[in-house]
Amino acid sequence: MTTEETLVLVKPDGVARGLTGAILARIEAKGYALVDVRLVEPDRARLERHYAEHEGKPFYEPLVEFMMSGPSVAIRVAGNRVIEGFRSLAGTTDPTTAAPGTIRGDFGRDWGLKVQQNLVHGSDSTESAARELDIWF
Ligand code: DAT
Ligand code: MG
Repeated sequence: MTTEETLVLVKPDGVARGLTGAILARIEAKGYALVDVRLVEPDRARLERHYAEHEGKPFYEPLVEFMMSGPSVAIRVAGNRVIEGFRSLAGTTDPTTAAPGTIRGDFGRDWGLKVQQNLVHGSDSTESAARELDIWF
């Protein structure tokens, strides 16, 4: 069996709204393993590394500011095909239209702000997962 790992973040909106437990429960209910969990208050440098692919986009600065607005919970999650599996659990980026049943679809919506506050991050490829796990752990 090929086991892979991904980085999940419960973003500041998820932590502030008390949804960390509900999000962890969904990951566990799906059958993935929690390998490591930590509360992190990231500085700008860490976030600039994490979101380097988005530098220069209109939502980049609001995104970095939002991610500095409070702690996130970083989770190292393991399982067969967990990278695509967690992306599927999370739902699409825009929480207004993310499918019901997903984390973003069930708990998120558009708050009329400059950035999508969509509760979670999940790595999108094996390369991203390796890079991002190194940034947060
Ligand atoms: P995802 O988090 O689904 O992988 P992404 O990597 O394209 O999405 O973008 C990173 C984050 O930036 C995303 O979770 C929320 C924010 N974001 C993305 N596109 C946006 C947009 N068009 N307007 C506002 N915020 C956006
Ligand atoms: Mg992404």
